Amino acid sequence: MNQINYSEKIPNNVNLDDNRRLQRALEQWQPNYLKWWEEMGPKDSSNLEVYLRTAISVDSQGWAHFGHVKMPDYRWGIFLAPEEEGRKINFGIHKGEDAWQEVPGEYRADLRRLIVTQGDTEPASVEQQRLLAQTAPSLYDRRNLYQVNVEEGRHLWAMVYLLHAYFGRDGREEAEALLTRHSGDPDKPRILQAFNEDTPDWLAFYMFTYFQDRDGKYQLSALSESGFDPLARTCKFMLTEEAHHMFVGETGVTRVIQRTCELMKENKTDNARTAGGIDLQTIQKYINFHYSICLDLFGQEISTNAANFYTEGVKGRFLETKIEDDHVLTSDSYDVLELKDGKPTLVEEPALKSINERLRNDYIADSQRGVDRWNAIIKKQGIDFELSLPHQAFNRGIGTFAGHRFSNDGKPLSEAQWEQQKDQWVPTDEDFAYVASLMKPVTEIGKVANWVAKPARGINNQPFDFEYVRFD
Ligand code: BYC
Ligand code: FE
Ligand code: FE
Repeated sequence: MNQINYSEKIPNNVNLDDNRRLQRALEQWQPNYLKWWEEMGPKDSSNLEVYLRTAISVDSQGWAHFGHVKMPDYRWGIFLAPEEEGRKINFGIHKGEDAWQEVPGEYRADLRRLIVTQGDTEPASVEQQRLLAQTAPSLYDRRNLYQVNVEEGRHLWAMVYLLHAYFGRDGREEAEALLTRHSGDPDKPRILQAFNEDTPDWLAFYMFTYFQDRDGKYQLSALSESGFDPLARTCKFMLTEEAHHMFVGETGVTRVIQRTCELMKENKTDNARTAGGIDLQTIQKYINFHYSICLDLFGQEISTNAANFYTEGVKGRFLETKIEDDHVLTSDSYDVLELKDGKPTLVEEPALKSINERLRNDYIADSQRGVDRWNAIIKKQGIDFELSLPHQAFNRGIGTFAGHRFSNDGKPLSEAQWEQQKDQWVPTDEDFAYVASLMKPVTEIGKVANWVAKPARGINNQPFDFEYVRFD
C-alpha cells in the first residue's frame, strides 16, 4: 500500500485501477493539467533535464528518489500517507467517533470549500513563479525552483483526487475551475489575495517560500487533523514536501543576508547597494510586505466559519492532539488582538471563534524563529542592524485591521501619514527596479550571482558544482 505504482498512467497508492470510473475521470483531467502546465507553468522548461526528487513510497524513510528528469515527464501522482488503524476524530462534537472514510452529507459543502481553497493556492504559486527560472542566480537555485513547482503541481493533484473521488459532479466541476482561475487575472483571480500578487525577483521568491509556504505548513497541519480521513492522509504526505519549500526560503534569505554582510565588510560601506548587493533595509521591506500579506491568509480574527469547521470536526488546530484541553472548546476563551478605540488591543474572546487567530499566532512564532537566526548571522558579522517582523496590524487586508493604517510597529496612522511614510516600510518602485537590475541569470555550473552566497551544501549530498539542470 505504501509503495507507489509507477507503471500506471497516474502513479498512485490509492488502488486507482480498482475504480475504473474514477481512473477514467482523472485521466480526462490529466491532459488539461498538462496543457495548463505548458501554458502557465515554468516557462521554457520542457526541454530541460532537472535533478529532481520523486516520491517512490510514502514511508517516512526513503520516500525520495533523485535523478535527472525531463520536466514535463515528471510523474505527478496521488499519494496518501499510510492509513492509521482505528483512527478517531479528535475534536469537536464528533470527538471519539471513528474518522470518516466518506464525506458526511451535512459537511459536504464545508469540506468542498476547504479543499477547493487549498487546491487553488497550489497552481496559483506555480503561476506566480512562472518567469523566475529566467533569472535564477545559479543552477542549484533553478533546480530548487523547479522542484518546488512540480511539487505544488502534485499538491493540486492531491486536491483534485479528493474532489473527483468524493464530491461527484460538482467535484469534477471544481477540478476544472482550478485550472481556469489564474493568479492576478482581473476576471478570474485566485481565491486568496496573496496568491494574486507578483513574485518578480528571487528575493521575493525566497520570501515567498519562507512566508507563504509556511502558511501552507500551518493550514495543511490543521487539515491533517481532519475527521475526514482521506483529507488528513493527503495533507500529511503533502507536509513532507512542504519542508523543502520552506528550506529553500529560509536558506535563500540566509544566503542573501550572508552575501550582503560580506559585501558591506569587504567594501567598508553601510550600503550594500554600492557594492552590488541587496541592502538590509530592502530585505526588511520585503519581509514587511510578504509577512503582512501572509497574515491575511489565516482569515478573520473572529470567524464563525472557523468555529463551525472545528465543531464539525473537519479542520482542527496545529498539532491538535498535543494540546491539553477538552478539544471541544465551548467554554474556553482566547486572547485576540483587535482594533479597539483605534488601537490594537488584546480582547478575551470565545476560543471557538478564535481558531483562525490561534493558528496565525502559531505561525507568527514560527516565522520569528527564522528572523532570529538571520539576526544572529548579521551580529556575527559585526554589523549593527536588526531585522524584525512588522506589527500584526501593519498593511493588513483581511480582518479587524483591514482598511486602517499602522506603522511597522503598530501605531495608528492617518491615510496622509501612511502615504508620507510608507516608502520606508514597503518596497518602492525604485527598490524593485534595483533588485530587478541584479537579476541576471547564471547558468554556468558551480557559479553563483554576486548578490547571494553559495549554499552551505548541495542537494542530496551532491556538490554545489553539480549539473543540477541540463540544457540540451
Ligand atoms: N483572501 O471567516 P473567515 C498553501 C474570506 S497556503 C480572500 O475568516 P475562513 C501554499 C473568506 O473566504 C495554504 N478572502 O474565513 C503556499 C470568507 O468569505 P465569505 C492554503 C478571504 O474560511 C505556498 C470571509 O473572508 N490553504 O498551501 O475561516 C505555495 C470571512 O472570513 C481571505 C488554506 O487556506 C483571504 N486571505 O478562513 C503553494 C486552507 N481570508 O464566506 C501553496 C483552506 C478570508 O464571507 N482554507 N477570506 O464569502 C481555509 O481554511 C479558510 O478558507 C481560510 C479563511 C483560513 C483561508
Ligand atoms: Fe503546496
Ligand atoms: Fe509549498
